Amino acid sequence: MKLVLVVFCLVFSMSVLADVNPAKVCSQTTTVCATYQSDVDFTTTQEGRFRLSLSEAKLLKVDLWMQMGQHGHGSSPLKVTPVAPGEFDITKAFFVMRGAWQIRVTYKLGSVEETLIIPVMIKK
Ligand SMILES: [Cu+2]
Repeated sequence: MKLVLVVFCLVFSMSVLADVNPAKVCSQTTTVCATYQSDVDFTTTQEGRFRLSLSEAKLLKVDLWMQMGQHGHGSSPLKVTPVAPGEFDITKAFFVMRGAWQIRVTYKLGSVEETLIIPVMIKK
């Protein structure tokens, strides 16, 4: 019984952590998923760095976007460094203001081209 509780707590705490890092978004139309993972929380004052994983598709583009009312603004270009098949180190990611940002990951799989949007909340 104790062990069950410990395992439950462990799984629960991991799922809470997973709420922040990493974040995963999967396509509704293909089997492709994009995940990002970062050691530290993104802030407005530091260069954001993260690892992007993209399953089985070709990465066409990754950028940052913030939608503000009718308008939006972004941060680009990001520096994309392939480190393994489907794995990329992303640097020069500048989240210049607090609020709801998007990491937009555009991929191509066969004839399908799609942009997956990973929401990121910048708190400070
Ligand atoms: Cu803004």
